Amino acid sequence: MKRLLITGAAGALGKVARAGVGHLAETIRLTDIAEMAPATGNEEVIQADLVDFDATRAVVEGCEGVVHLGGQPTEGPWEKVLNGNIIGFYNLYEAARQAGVKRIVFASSNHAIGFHPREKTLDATALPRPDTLYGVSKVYGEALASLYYDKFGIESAILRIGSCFPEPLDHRMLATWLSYDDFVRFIESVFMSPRIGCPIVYGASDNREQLWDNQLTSYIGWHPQDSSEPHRARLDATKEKPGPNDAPVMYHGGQFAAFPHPDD
Ligand code: NAI
Ligand code: 15L
Repeated sequence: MKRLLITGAAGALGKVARAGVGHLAETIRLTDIAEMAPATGNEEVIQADLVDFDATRAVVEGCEGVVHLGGQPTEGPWEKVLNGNIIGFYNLYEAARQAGVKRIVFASSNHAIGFHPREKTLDATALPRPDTLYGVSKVYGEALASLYYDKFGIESAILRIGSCFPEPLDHRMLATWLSYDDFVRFIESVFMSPRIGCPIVYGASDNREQLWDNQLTSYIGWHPQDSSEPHRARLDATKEKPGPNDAPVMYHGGQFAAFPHPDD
């Protein structure tokens, strides 16, 4: 690729992507509404708000691929979800269409299917069942990505990320944890694959407990290599285990299923 854009580059996963995928394109363009570290090597840095279509259109110009991580990353006030994940998301995809972008990695979330019960293993055919307004915004994003593939031919790899942190933080994350290295491996697989279409992939590492089945999208060639298992003893020693009827173990989305309306 000549130029790859990373949105949300000032954020946690944006920094991980910035550090990990520099080799995928001649130029890596980084954007965020927040300030980012200055460009080094083959990087370009452009500060912009995704809610501003003209600014987003300028940021996307000249890019062949996008890793889209910018937006509201959790449940929050409707206005924030609306701006970051509905308006900002539309602007990014529409700017991508106008600029001729070919492929996008979209950081969707397990909260798009968060109200499914844990004892049901989900694959890419699972119906949406969001657990929050944030989850609803990810379902919308997945639908828009699908439309822009079917109608305009822009491929999107929709990654329903579980919990992407340096290490699992609680017992639920023993199943949902995605290591930073496996996240970077996913981006690499997507941009090295000859054809991806518009797949839904679940973003979890090679953990002993698995809530999700990626068999239907194995053609992408992504093989997570890390496991949460070495963290189990530490979590057992430091964290109270949730009971069988607690949200963290009842639902795919864990405690998000029990969150109140964010504007109450
Ligand atoms: P983060 O909050 O660290 O990064 C998000 C970035 O988006 C921030 O730097 C923020 O300034 C930027 N942003 C927000 N609104 C913007 C706007 N209007 N214009 C431009 N930039 C804007 O969150 P994190 O954890 O890095 O998440 C990245 C993406 O991955 C998010 O879309 C999140 O929903 C998704 N995700 C992350 C998971 C995780 O475990 N970290 C799990 C599931 C999904
Ligand atoms: C998400 O979608 C959030 O971005 C992240 O902060 C975690 O809460 C994650 O889901 C999770 O389910 O653990």
